[in-house]
Amino acid sequence: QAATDPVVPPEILDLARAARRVTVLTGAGMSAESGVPTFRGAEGSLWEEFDPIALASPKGWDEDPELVWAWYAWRMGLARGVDPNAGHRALAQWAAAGDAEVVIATQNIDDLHERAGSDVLAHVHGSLFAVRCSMCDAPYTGEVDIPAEPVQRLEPPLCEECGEYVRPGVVWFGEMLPEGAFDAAVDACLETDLVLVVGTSGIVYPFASLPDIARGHGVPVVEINPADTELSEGVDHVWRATAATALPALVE
Ligand code: BJW
Repeated sequence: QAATDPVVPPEILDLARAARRVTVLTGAGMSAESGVPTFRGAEGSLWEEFDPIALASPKGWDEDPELVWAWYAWRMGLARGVDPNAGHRALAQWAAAGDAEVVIATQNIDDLHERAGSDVLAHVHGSLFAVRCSMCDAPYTGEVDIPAEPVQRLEPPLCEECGEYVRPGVVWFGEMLPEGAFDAAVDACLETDLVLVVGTSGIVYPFASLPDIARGHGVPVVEINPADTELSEGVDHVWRATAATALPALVE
């Protein structure tokens, strides 16, 4: 399964050409070729000694908000400093061409789909840039200082309403998804001709249940991922390719 294939499998090309509506479910692998590390198996960062999943949790925040904030500040700087890749651009181009309606539901907290020109139906795990109070939930409108060099601790800004620390507007384990986001993604998986699942390990729920929900409704599901995932066995077609090679080839 190691080799990735930039040639569109004919059955996938047929599905894509015939679809009037396409729902694209994206995960961290979508942004990998932009230079944003994926969650599982990211190497070589300042944070290697930390478990990203432990940092992205209410417990991590309660134990050490300065550590967690420094990690998110680093990721905000990283996300701002990279560009959408050919895969993000291909999805925007597909929608702009007008032959099909392209609906995107993403787990990613970056804004690379939007910066490529796509409308995103749902950011089911929130947004890196929607900073809000950790106590009273008020949106934070002040400046967020991003250090030029990554640091391992950084004091979060204080809420303008109540004076407590602010936190990134993302969804940690055990937290509820943003209101309506998951329902919108479910609807998009039911009222569609094709679901493409791009760059997700399929480990995190409830997002990982979306491909099954689509298939249960008779919608064909295609996985685009260079590696085997938890979802691979349950989809109709698997295409072992990266987002930035597969999507342009599919949309061309
Ligand atoms: C490429 C590529 C290239 C590489 N091209 N591909 C049902 C069953 C069991 C457990 C649960 C359940 N329902 C809920 C749960 C609990 C929990 C959960 O899912 N646990 C599991 C781990 C078992 N879920 C939750 O807690 C969720 N909340 C919830 O359900 O609320 C209701 C509730 C409340 C209380 C109790 C119970 C229920 C919330 C989940 C929040 C996830 N948050 C994170 C952090 C977000 C903020 C941040 O970014 O810092 O979201 S965790 C992290 O994982 C992040 C990601 O969005 C998410 C998914 O990761 P993703 O995108 O799949 O990335 P990777 O790294 O895992 O995979 C990358 C893939 O890309 C790989 O496959 C590569 O091969 C591929 N790839 N290069 C294409 N170039």
